[in-house]
Amino acid sequence: MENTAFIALGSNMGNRYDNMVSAIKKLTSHSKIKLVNYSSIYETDPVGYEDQDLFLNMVIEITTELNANELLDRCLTTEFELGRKREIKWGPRTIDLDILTFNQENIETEKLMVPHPRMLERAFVMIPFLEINHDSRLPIKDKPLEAWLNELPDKEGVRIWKRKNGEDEFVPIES
Ligand code: PH2
Ligand code: MG
Ligand code: MG
Repeated sequence: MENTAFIALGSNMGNRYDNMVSAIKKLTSHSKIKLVNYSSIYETDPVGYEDQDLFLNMVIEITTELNANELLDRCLTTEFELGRKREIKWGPRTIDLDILTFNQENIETEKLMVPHPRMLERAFVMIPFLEINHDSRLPIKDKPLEAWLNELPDKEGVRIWKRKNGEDEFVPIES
C-alpha cells in the first residue's frame, strides 16, 4: 500500500544546507520512499532551548510502501549516518527528521506519536508544512490549519532563506 507522509527537517550545526540536502538524498535513496514535494527553506530562531545557533527548517512530502515504524527507523538511521549525536534535549543537531503526519492516521506508540505532538505550536514546522499542504486538516484538529497558523506566536522567528521556485532555485534531488 502506498502511504503519504510529511517529514520536518531541521539543522543548526555544520553546513546546514548540505545536511538537509544529504538527508533528503539518503532518506529517499530507499527503493520504497519517493520524494513528492518539498517546501522552501526557512531560517528560524531556536525554540525551546534558545542558547544555540539559528536553524534551517523545511518540510518534505513523500510516498512510501514502508509502514510508519519502518519509516521512523529509516529517519533515525539517516540522522545517525549524518553524524547526529543525541545530547541536550532540543539542543544543537546536524539533522533532525520528524515524521509529522502519516496518511490521516493517529499513531501513539512508545517510539512514535503521529501527528507530531508539538507541530501545531511550532511556526518553524507549520509555515513550511502549510506551504506545501495548503488546505490540510489533521485528524486531531477540525479547523483549517491556515486559521490555526494565524494565531501562532513566533512567526517572525521564521524567515524565508531559500525560496522554492525562486531565483536561487534549489533541487534537493535530481530525478
Ligand atoms: N527543533 C527542536 C527545538 N527547537 N527550534 C527551531 N527553530 N527549529 C528546530 O528544528 C527546533 C527548534 C527540537 O527538535
Ligand atoms: Mg524535532
Ligand atoms: Mg526528532
